[in-house]
Amino acid sequence: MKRVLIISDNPALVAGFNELITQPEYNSYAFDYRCSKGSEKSLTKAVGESVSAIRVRSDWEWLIDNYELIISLHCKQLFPAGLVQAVRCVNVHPGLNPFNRGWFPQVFSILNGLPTGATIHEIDEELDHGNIIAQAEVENNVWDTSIDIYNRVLEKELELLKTHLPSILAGDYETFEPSEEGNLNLKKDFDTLCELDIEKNQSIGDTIDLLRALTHGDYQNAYFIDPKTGKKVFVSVRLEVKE
Ligand code: 0FX
Repeated sequence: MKRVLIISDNPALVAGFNELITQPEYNSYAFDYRCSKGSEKSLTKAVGESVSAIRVRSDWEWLIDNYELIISLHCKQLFPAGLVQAVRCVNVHPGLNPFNRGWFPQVFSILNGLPTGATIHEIDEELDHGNIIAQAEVENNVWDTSIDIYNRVLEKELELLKTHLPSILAGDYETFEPSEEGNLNLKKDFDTLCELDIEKNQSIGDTIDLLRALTHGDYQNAYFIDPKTGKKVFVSVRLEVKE
């Protein structure tokens, strides 16, 4: 039986994946789950069995000895070059590579107008950069907040997995190179966006875009500091479309 390692820090995606592999076509594979430190509880709940943490940077030689295929379902760790050169590593990414690679792609798509979606690609030494196995764009409307687009992306990732997982497991798929290098956003870019400059002059349209990019359910993202009291005030936006 072929053993496949799934490394993830995203309970929603893992729950969907775990459901998918109950199909009989996956009976000849054994799937092991691991996560990053701090995600053990939520991943254990999502999978329904104990999921322990692994430090990819220090345990990569053990991974090479034990697996021929590793699938990252939003794993927060960078895979070292030695690992990706020795073992086939596939990443499921919540963005439309090469546009807005890296952190929270839909947030940046709202702001820079680049398309967003889901991509399954082989992992190389750079972030969200390897050859593409499958990808699909999702809708991005002017009334969407981050969570609206993100939920579509999650759904699309599972759809792509449903179609392409058999060939990913068998290793008999074709890939294509991303059309360009694209652009990369890091966590610090997101953190910078969250700090609102209340003195800044900008159009109402740009302000709405900034706030809807930073509105994601209950997350407290955008904030300003009240100059009078020094208090931190969190801001989100609600948009409703008249049907
Ligand atoms: O797992 P994930 O959806 O994805 C992130 C990166 O975007 C992705 O490029 C990377 N490959 C993966 C390992 O990590 O991230 P999340 O579950 O932490 O967040 C999901 C969404 O929630 C995010 O797109 C925006 C929103 N969010 C999340 C946090 C933690 C916020 O709006 N504020 C937050 O503080």
